[in-house]
Amino acid sequence: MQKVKSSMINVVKKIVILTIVLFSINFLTSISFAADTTIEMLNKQGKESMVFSEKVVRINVGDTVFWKATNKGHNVEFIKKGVPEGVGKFKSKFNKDVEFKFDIPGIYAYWCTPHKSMGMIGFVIVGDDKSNLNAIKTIKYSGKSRKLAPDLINSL
Ligand SMILES: [Cu+2]
Repeated sequence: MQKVKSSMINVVKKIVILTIVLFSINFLTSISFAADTTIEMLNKQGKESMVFSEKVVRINVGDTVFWKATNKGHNVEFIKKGVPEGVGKFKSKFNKDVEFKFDIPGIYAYWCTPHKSMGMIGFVIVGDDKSNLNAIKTIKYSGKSRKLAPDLINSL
């Protein structure tokens, strides 16, 4: 009888350990899904000049985007009325790596201040929320960005 009892206890122990292991795996996997995104600020990428390495990125609420100043002379500036309500001004310094943590869902449109008419524009979609798409469509782009923007906005 004593033997049966102790083997039962062993089975329960194994189940408890297995459950803990499975939960840990689940937890670690969910962390790796929240991977943060890095975008490079470049003078050249393929045939394009003055460009963010990724023009459209999709992230979860609370994720951080890092913009790396791989080449000099660039920055990141959120476009007025191109961000969800409640988001403040954001304009980074030239030649500096910069990061932003996106806590408010929606579409964020940004450009590099000196190259905003040369096609150096980008979009971040946070939490798959496109509720401010109409506002994004009213942004006035100029030069090369004006040609690029409609296709990018349609791809959001
Ligand atoms: Cu630039």
